[in-house]
Amino acid sequence: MLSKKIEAALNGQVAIEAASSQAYLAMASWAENQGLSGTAAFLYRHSDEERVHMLKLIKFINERGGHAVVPALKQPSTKFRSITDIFQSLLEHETKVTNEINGVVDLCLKEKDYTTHNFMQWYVSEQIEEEALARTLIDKLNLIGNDKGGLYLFDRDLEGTAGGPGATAA
Ligand code: OFO
Repeated sequence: MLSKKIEAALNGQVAIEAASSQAYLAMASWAENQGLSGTAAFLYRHSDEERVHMLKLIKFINERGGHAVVPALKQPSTKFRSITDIFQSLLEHETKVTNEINGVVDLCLKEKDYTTHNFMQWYVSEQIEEEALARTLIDKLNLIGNDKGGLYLFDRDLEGTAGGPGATAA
């Protein structure tokens, strides 16, 4: 059985994963409008993965005797200056998500809820992957600079990026 504190923290995380899904959906739509079809495909996939992260939490909360609450969604940013701006925002967002996840893990230890602590380890690993991927993509974009041919290849590579972060989500 979840304590009220842990239940509230997990519900907070449900809202964060939902917001991530929504943010990446907005980025995907922007990229699609710019003709960056590979980047759009990658971001649509990423948005779906965040929804899976949210569902995984919802199921866990309910299985452990809590009540998973489906949150309201705020409008995410819909305008971006460039593709680099997108991936910088994504990294910034993921860094915040990592801090939130660490907060939940910390609370699990304080509350001696080792089951939830164990469950949250999947999210801890996922954040390492997501942050690393965002950093790699930003490094590549910095190398490319204003080279349109480079950008074309970058976009094409993203189209083919199988899975991406969270591909192993249950
Ligand atoms: Fe759910 O991993 Fe990103 O936010």
